[in-house]
Amino acid sequence: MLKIYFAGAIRGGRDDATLYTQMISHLQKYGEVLTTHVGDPDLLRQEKSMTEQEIYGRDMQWMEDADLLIAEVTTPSLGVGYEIAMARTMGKDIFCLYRKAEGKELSAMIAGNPHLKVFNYGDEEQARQCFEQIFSEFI
Ligand code: 6IA
Repeated sequence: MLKIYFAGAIRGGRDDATLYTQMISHLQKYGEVLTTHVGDPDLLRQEKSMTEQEIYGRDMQWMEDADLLIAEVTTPSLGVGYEIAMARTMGKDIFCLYRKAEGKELSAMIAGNPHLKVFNYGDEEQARQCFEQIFSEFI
């Protein structure tokens, strides 16, 4: 079974948390999503059961284990940017989904990066179609 690392903003901002949940459930048709907590609407309110170092270590291990990275990049996030760079260093396939939104211009480090595939989408249904394309054409 394919292992999918899904990345989305956490401290960068949770405006799209519901959309992340929907994306994760679509992705679960194609493989195991290692990072389902990214879609948890209560994540920021939960009592911390892990230290920052444990979170970093667990995520980097998951990244090592993953076959590919799918990142929702509309809400700018240091963590997601770091994960994209790490995935690149580890030679993973990287797919980014960006939804044009006012005040959220995509970084040139992502938009202009020849090593990533960036998909523009508008809503959940279009995201689902992007996943269909990713798993039929690229994986
Ligand atoms: O800089 P950000 O927080 O927006 O970074 C988000 C990205 O970093 C996500 O794609 C996650 O994979 C990873 N990440 C950041 N924080 C966490 C976390 N707990 N647990 C797992 N992965 C994380 C933070 C919880 C805390 C705010 C209570």
